[in-house]
Amino acid sequence: MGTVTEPGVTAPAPVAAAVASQPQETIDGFQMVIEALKLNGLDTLYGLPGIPITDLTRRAQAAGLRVLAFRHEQNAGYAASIAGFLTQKPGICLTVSAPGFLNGLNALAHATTNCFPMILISGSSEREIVDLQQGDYEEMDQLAVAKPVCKAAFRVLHADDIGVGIARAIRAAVSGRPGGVYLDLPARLFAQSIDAAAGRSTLIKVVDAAPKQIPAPEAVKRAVELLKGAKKPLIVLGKGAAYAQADADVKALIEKTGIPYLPMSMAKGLLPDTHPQCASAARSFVLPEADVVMLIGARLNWLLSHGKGKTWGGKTSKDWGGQKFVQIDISPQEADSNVRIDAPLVGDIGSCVSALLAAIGSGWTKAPSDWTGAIDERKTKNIAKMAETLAKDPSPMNFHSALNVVRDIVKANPDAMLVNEGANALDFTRSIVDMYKPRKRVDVGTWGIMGIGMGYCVAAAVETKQQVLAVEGDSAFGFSGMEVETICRYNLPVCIVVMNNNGVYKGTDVDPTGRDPAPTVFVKGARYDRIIEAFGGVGVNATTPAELRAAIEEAFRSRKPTLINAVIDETAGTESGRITSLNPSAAKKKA
Ligand code: ADP
Ligand code: TZD
Ligand code: MG
Repeated sequence: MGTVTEPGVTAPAPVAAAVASQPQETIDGFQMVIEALKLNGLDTLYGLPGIPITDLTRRAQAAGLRVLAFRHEQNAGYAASIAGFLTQKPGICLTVSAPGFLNGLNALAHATTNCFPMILISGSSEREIVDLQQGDYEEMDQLAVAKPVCKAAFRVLHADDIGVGIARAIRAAVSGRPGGVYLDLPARLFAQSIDAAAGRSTLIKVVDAAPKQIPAPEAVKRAVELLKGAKKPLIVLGKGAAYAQADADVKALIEKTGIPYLPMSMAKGLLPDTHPQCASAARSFVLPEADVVMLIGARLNWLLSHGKGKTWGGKTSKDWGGQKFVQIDISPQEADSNVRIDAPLVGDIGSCVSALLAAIGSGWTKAPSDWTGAIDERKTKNIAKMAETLAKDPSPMNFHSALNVVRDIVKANPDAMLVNEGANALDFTRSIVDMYKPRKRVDVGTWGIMGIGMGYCVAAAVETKQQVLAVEGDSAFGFSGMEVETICRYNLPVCIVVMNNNGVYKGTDVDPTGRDPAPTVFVKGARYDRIIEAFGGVGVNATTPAELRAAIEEAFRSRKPTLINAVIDETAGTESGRITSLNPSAAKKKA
């Protein structure tokens, strides 16, 4: 769009009071935004340039901020969202107006849904023209469009309000239940010049952006009483617990009480999955059997079957299983969303868990041994069964034999970040690959969204500086595949394994009319490894576990951007992975 005049450039700037004889030092909107971000430690931008924010990206880079430029805003947005999860600071995504904004909006909604702090900053067109709908370049009332899918939305019209705008966006993103915030910065704002000293004096360094929320003593007492009376207690750790970074206290609470625990997907590794109290391998036993369940940063949404139904021992799909719940959550509105919560504990997880530890003291009677013993028995059986399956070496490879390799590699490299999406490629990885450290596993989250892959890889590498390993379904990979160029451009230590089973769930569907490929299948025998070679990365085609192992090990050793096309038996997957029951045709069959 080189021939178009940047709207802001020609716009009249408000003239600050001129100082008599001396030339006045001024600061423009671009610089104010950069300084406001820097002042608050927001030093990384994930975005995609264009009018009106091109110069913002250039000048931010010149000012020392890290600017990661993507090939599609959605991926930049996902990167920002997971940066928020990993750092407890809002991840920043920067886009152009209307279409760029909309591309980023999916990620903003994703951040809000997952309780990740993120700020989507989008340039926007001339207010006067937008509001009269006169057809400006990339015209859209972005603030109105963003509002329903984010936690808060703000627009700044004057350069001397930039400090307040960014401070409000930060507070909204990280305080209470974290979420996505939209910040609308019209083109004209960037070109505004104001007196430098006066302008800088309006910038705000946010103090205590996410204040502690201490639980009420009576709520702590209620929770402790309920746990005390439990015969079959269970703790469920959710990604809120991972986000909270209260790792030592969470571990102490679990070990002191002796209560078995189940980690949700992104809480895996908060305590090592190999911990003796981890009940993952006996999930279908502990959920219906437990009598008191303490949720720590986990919602009773679809991922936990809404806390009722057969999963929880209820007679029908709607029946309550009889469990009593303690729910630790920062949102006072979360309790009772699906079933009755007998002891809501509202506060931040760090404060709640330390209050529980104090209340429990040293004389706590550990969880009854007939309960923990019964769990151990199931676990031992299931782990042995799994070991048998993993030891098989079928040809072609299946999910198990390929993931057995990933399992070993993660065990040997517990600091590596694991990114995971797909259906079977997701569900099998979650159950087969043990995690050993907190916040090392990032995946499709609350929506089960496809497309987070490469954006997450970029942010995971940039924010943690660790080696990243992505296990991607071939369909899942396609949503963000072009970002392998981004990964190569920034030379990030990312190793992508595409679990190539020729399609969505399986590669075996056919069009009954014989005209077209079935909607769930892709080009047979595709060579995804060749994509990364176009950008100077390392591509490997792996048809055996040995080849896969050698390729991942070499990627970890060299830290070069690598894409491994892992050829998986196209008949190996199941429809929808583990959530077959949510498919309407499955529901119809049942009825
Ligand atoms: P999962 O999908 O792992 O079960 P969810 O995303 O459903 O986890 O739940 C996360 C919960 O954690 C949300 O209800 C959110 O309000 C809560 N949460 C997030 N951060 C904190 C925190 N610092 N303290 C307390 N609760 C938190
Ligand atoms: N679009 C988006 C944004 N999110 C989704 N979850 C889907 C579509 C539907 N969907 C799934 O839920 S999993 C999946 C799709 C398209 C892809 C599964 O295929 P895959 O994995 O190749 O990634 P497997 O290993 O073949 O099962
Ligand atoms: Mg597939």
